[in-house]
Amino acid sequence: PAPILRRDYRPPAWRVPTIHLDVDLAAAETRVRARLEVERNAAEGALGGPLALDGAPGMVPSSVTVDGHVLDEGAWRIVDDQLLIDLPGAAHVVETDIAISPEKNTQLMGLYASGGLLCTQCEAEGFRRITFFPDRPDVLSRYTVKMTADRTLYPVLLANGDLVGEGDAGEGRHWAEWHDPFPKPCYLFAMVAGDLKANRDSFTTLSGRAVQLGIWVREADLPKTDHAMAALKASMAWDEQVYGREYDLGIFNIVAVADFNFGAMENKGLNIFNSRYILADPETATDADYDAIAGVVAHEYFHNWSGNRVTCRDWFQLSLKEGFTVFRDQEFSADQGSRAVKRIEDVRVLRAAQFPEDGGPLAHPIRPDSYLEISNFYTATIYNKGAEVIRMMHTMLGAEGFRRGTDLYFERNDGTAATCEDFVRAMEDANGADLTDFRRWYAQAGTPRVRATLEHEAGTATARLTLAQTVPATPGQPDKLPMPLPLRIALFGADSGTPIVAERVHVLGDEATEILFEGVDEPPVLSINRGFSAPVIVETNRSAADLAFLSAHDDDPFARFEAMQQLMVDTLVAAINGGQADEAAVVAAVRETLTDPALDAAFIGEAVLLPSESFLGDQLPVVDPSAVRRARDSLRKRLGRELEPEWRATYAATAANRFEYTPTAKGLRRLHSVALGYLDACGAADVPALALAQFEGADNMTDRQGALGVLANGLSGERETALAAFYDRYRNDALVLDKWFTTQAIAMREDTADAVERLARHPDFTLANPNRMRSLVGAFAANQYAFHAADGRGYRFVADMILAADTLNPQSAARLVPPLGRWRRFEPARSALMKAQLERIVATPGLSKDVFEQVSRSLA
Ligand code: BAL
Ligand code: ZN
Repeated sequence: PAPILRRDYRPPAWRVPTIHLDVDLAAAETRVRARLEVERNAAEGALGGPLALDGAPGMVPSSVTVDGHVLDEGAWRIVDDQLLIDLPGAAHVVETDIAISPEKNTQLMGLYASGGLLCTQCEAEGFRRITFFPDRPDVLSRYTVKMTADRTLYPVLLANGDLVGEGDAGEGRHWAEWHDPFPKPCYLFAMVAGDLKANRDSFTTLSGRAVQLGIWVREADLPKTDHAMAALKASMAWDEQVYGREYDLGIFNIVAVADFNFGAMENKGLNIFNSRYILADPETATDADYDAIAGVVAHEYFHNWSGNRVTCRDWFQLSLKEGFTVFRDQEFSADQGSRAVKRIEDVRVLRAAQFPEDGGPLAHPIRPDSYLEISNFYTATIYNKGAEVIRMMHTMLGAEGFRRGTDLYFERNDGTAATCEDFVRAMEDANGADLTDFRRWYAQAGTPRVRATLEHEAGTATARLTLAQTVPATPGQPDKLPMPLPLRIALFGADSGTPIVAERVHVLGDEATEILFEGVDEPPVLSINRGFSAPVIVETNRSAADLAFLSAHDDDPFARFEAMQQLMVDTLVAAINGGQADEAAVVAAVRETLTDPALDAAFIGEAVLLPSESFLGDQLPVVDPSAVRRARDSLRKRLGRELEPEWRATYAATAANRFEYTPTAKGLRRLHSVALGYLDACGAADVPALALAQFEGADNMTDRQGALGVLANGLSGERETALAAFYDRYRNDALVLDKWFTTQAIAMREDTADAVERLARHPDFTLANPNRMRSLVGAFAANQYAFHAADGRGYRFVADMILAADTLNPQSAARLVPPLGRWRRFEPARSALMKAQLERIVATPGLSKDVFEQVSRSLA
């Protein structure tokens, strides 16, 4: 198939200002009658030709009508899944009629059945699977939707906008009509029918308008919706305070469904969520789940402005709404809890998911230039690196300047389909700034590397900081220009232990520069990229002593965390390479952090964790997962042994006896399980019993899962007791059962690959549910040591799963490809085995476009 190119963009030939849908819903067969008022687009550069309405393979209308006249079959044609109609005038009314089958829709795109519900997912190109329509984000329409369905099976009928009518349809059926006054692209269309109950609340906006809020779930799940509701109301207030953005309809509904490709979807006035991002109570959800729910509820709500009121001109602009909205949800979460811990978590995600993408065969700029299948571009680059790019503008322009920019952006582009360029231009115009070079962040892929060298001259009391950047070559982009990098920098005195040069932001715009600091009369220690102000890799000439010093004294919590991580990474990389590893320095630094009474538990829990095996692999030119495991395990055990009294004291001090969801209580739970993990590493004989007691006595899922995770890594009898008890207790709760699969898939044991193959044959395992598939296969592929079993069984297993999943749900199947796509990074034997599996996949007949694109790019 031919790729779609960004440079080929042209405005649509026809606009569709209004659409009426009349949908007769049933799981086996749903009838969709669409009435489109179409107008030829007079915009400069617009495409010409017939009206082209996108459809899906095999879709044929049972009738096509233009201006009330039924067309003969010869007057329309289907070419490449598009319905083409030659229209004589500049404005017409076009009607189509089609039957579709939601219960046969395993792709979960378009209208599908999930656990007795009928629901939709249209982003990016699902609407064309419901009816014929110009399925592109720059065609904005006002929607009126009449839904008719069986009253018993589907007592609740929801769509976007406001409910404008409802009634009886006879023969046990009923109808509801919804009208959305805001023009929107079809990817924001949504409909849900089912037996649902609502947690109802209301929110009064800044200007005094009342909004009815509803979170719709199965009746049994209603008690698990209060946290999401609180998060929704907090998000609505936050967007008013921080961005001046008010909600604009009288109704805001959320529906939770069990089978969903994304985390959630921001359909106008009717968000549809993967139930894992709505349902929570202490018995079934961890603190991380609670945090993720608040973050995703906020994310989807914020899209109402950054995505819906201002949408994207084309899918190459996806980061315009996603990068900006991720930045907004990150800041919301930072304001709700610990800003420092939130930043650490976000950087962990960036490094775990985006840096490898940026350094591998699937690297792409945050505004890509081409794609085969847009579903493959819902990536960590578009989302998380996109958010970092927005954050850098925030850093350079300051909070007030950034707000001036977003105000201008919303004012200029409200009701339109905009581009990344529109966003940057608004930032420039509102601030009199020049972001010409900064635009390279949108165009160039690859993670920049900064080499920072600090030299002190005692005689002249000066310190000279040399900064040099390189941007690596990526597929299709051999040569790069330097990127403007805002680096927060400070210097500390190694003798006095105090700041000697206060923090400043230096924007490194060139390949290299020098900064001179005067009045530096003691040896300085460099603190750089504080708060992770630029999404780059920094290499410095700091010694282990410098890093240990910063880990104890830096006044920026992120920089403190970072110094400890770097100290651990340097030590472990030295050990992996067979060199001198200063493990004692790590032990001392961890002891200091662990016993610092000024630090809160949440921060300590993050700071004392060793870098993951995958992150360590990313630091090596060629990865040998066995060597990484050996080195990390050795340091983990040494930390456990040498600090055993401290871990025991910490474990005892962080024990709670009653669940509370507060930042303090969360931090204590986090540190409690981290301490248990280190006690396990020290090999103390009482640890399995301690863990089982925590597992059995817990009044919340965080403590229970924390204990289960520690037991699952080991060989004790308590392990089997706990896994069996967990299964028995939660076998009917799909979201918790996912945790049971994941815990075993990420276990650090020699037999994990065997266990995962067995679990794939478990009666509760299915590839039809994206959450379940990810819980086992996705989690396993992220377990570096187990996935990279030397005999290649992990690769073969994941390839088998990709091929099997591709026949059901190509979008989900394609998401499993990147771990295999990293084959060039591994030692030769593993690399060859990985490549062989990719070759097997790509040679399979009937592969989806989704999987074909990911695999063929990985092999190129
Ligand atoms: N727009 C797709 C789901 C999300 O990013 O909110
Ligand atoms: Zn989003």
